Amino acid sequence: MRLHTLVGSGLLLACLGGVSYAGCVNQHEQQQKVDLGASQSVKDLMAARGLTDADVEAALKTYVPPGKHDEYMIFASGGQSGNVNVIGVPSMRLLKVIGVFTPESWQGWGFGGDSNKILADGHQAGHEISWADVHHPNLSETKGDYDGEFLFVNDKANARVAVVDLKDFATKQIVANPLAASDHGGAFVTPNTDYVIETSQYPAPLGRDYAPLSEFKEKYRGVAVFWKFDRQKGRIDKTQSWAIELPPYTQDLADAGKLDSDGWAFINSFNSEMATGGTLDKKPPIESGASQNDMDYLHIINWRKAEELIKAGKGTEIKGMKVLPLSVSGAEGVLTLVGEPKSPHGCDVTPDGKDIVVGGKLDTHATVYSFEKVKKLIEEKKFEGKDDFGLPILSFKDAIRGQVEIGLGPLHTVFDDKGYAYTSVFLESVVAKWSLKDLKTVEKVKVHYNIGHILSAEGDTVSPDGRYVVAMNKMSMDRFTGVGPLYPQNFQLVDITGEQMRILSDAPIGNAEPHYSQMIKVDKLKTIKAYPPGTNAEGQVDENRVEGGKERIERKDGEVHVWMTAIRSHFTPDIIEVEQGEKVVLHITSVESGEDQTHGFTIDMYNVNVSLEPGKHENITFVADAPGVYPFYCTEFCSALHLEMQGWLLVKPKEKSASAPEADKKTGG
Ligand code: K7E
Ligand code: CUA
Repeated sequence: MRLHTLVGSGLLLACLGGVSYAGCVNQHEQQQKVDLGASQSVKDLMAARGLTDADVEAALKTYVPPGKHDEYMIFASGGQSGNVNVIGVPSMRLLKVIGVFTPESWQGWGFGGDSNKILADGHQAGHEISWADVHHPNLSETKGDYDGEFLFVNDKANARVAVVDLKDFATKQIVANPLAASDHGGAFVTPNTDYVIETSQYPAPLGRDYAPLSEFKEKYRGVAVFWKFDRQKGRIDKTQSWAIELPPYTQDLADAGKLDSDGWAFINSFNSEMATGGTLDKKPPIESGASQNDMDYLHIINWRKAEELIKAGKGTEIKGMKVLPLSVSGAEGVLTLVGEPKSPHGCDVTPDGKDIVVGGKLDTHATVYSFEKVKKLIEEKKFEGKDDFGLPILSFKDAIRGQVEIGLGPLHTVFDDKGYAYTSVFLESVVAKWSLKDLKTVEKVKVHYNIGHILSAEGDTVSPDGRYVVAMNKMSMDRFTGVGPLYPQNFQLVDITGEQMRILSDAPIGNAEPHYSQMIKVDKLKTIKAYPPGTNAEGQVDENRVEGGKERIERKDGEVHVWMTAIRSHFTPDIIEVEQGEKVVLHITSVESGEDQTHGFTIDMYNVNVSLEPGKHENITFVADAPGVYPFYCTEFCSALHLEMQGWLLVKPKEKSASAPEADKKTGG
């Protein structure tokens, strides 16, 4: 302790590391002015830590000093966590976990308050689903540029889409797809966020019906749902949403056209062989059945035309949603196919909207389709043939601008501000940079194992920022301190400002397999610091909001309603007495208004926890079915007297029935 006080903790470490005590004191005196901890100089520090000049440069480019802010924000898919991670760039610090499909107790999300209603809207066929497989977060756009207002994410496992409001970074809506049994090509927005596109992945009878696999070709289908987004309300309007029936190929990633290709959408597919597996009966597994053909099909959708046809009544209704049938789409030029090589995966429209880039997982190329050529071929009805479902097919070689020699296993492509594209190459574990102009690879940078998606700063907009690319790697062996057999994923921040790409840092992602992510400039976000008083989880001022002085307890029809306020550091009321079996309805408003003055509310045993940010209101309902004394308290260390911010729920045993005293005596011993 004396040593510590004398020389400071940094120097103490150096002392323990073998330098003599006297030497330490001398060093300390010398460095008073430069304040480099135990080091005489930066060089000294670099030597002590084994850092190269490049390491130091990377550190200087990514270090965000205490009190300073990050310049960009990543909204990263939370994968199997069902939620979204928010990460600052360049620091790569985790800023927030947003509860979306999965209850997130930190945010009081899904633990007895109003958020339970939002989660309940995501039930499929009456089944509660408390997790999700989140793949593709997409930011809302205005004229093809991120506007910082909303975020949409899809749940691949259960075919759902969620809307997150970026004013408060909270989920406001979950819509369950009534037609599909899984999704993947979503949630992609059109350039003004008129629609959020959600495309099915694994074919199944539309409307979640049954049909045997022997009727695969006749009864199984894919589907693209165009969820209409009402920006004013900040919600998807299910009544104005519609869908396009797709053939039973396995539709994969999708992207919306922009600028030149605005009004169009592109969805790729694999398993155009329509393999259905059957491994127990010695049939080939789907993986080999689906890899027989050299080509699968890129789906080219004229969604503006589809919208017109739906409005003209050409859709059929399935499970309450208008669906444009394959026959109409094929005949009217809404849906056209073109070949795409070897197990395609990524499908990305270039910033100018002129090209569509597709990566084939078992290919060595990225294929670049020219929208101008595609459109002309469709207009002139120059088709090479039709598929089994009557859909016209364009000639591959007439539709492409060219192919880029990339490396083995290209997946996804993002863009910068200088005319370059960056493709993730899964099998080779590299990021390949190539020129959009002449379709030549100019550089590859080795990333850690098996990169999946890739993201770039404002990369899906009409005007990407350049600056950074992030490699989203599936594996992290040898990379971090061991944490058991389940490894974190690894985000690698790559500097793309110079002549050569440079890896700046590794960021372990310990709670998710992030598939896709998007990066936005933070100055586009307009977050609030407190809610208008009495705001509930759905963003409305709640009819049961409570003002200071109006707290009360009332009984009616076997229910006990408690109108309660929370403010540093007490709840009013703080004593609630009920009878066993009574339904308890708590209406709690935080009457705080100061920034960052959050309370929480929990109660023993009833699985309740809500977060009460300033102005927030929550309604909590449960049946007090077991007699006892249940402390409730604030779950956020809000003040010096936070621990005193508590109260009691007293549940009195039911009056013993007068007619059965003997029985009670027996069981009571
Ligand atoms: Cu993992 Cu976009 Cu679902 Cu590729 S997807 S990696
Ligand atoms: Cu309020 Cu702790």
